[in-house]
Amino acid sequence: MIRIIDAAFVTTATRPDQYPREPIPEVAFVGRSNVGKSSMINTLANRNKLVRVSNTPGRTRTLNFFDVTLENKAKKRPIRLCDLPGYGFAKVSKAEREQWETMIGTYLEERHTLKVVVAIIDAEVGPTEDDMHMLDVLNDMPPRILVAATKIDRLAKTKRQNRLNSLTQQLELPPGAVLGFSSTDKLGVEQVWGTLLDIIG
Ligand SMILES: Nc1nc2c(ncn2[C@@H]2O[C@H](COP(=O)(O)OP(=O)(O)OP(=O)(O)O)[C@@H](O)[C@H]2O)c(=O)[nH]1
Ligand SMILES: [Mg+2]
Repeated sequence: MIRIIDAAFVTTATRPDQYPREPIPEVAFVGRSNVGKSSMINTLANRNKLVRVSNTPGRTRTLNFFDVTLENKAKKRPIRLCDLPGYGFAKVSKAEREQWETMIGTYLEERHTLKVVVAIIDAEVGPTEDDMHMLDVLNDMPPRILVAATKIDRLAKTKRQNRLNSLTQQLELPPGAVLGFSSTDKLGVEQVWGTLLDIIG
């Protein structure tokens, strides 16, 4: 049983000199704009309004860091979460897209405390071409990858397992590698935390 003891916003950053410096194991959340990254952080942190969520795609424009303290098997563990701006949002200029690529690319390459990237896909829609490209990029980097299929609440209960299996096949991952998640229905929270803690060690 994993319990959240504390969760707090730390800071916003666009460049490495603005990243928080404490050597806390970090987990970053990537995915298409509007896929549900910020919602997933709120759900994992068991807070409604830790991170801003909105219906307007492209809401998150900077790197946003949050500190969470977990209790697992009577042990307290600090973990830092980083919410990243989404990709694949049509209404951005070329300059904005290039800024995004630099900001995210620099973060993924230079963030030594980054242990895991949660690659979020939409259980109903994904994986899109952009998702596949992101996963290719992540595959060549040191952090481990956890693939989560969110908004699984939108699928009929009887279809969820089949959908997860076919997403796993499409992504050529081992069975069980794609975890189902829903922020609305709070599904998959224990599995995602369990996997994150296993990887972080
Ligand atoms: N049904 C359902 N809706 C969700 C879920 N998670 C998020 N949403 C909705 O999806 C929309 C986008 O959620 P966000 O968490 O802001 O998505 P984001 O990936 O952070 O978006 P950007 O910051 O724009 O990249 C909101 O309207 C949420 O309420 C979910 O698990 N199920
Ligand atoms: Mg967001």
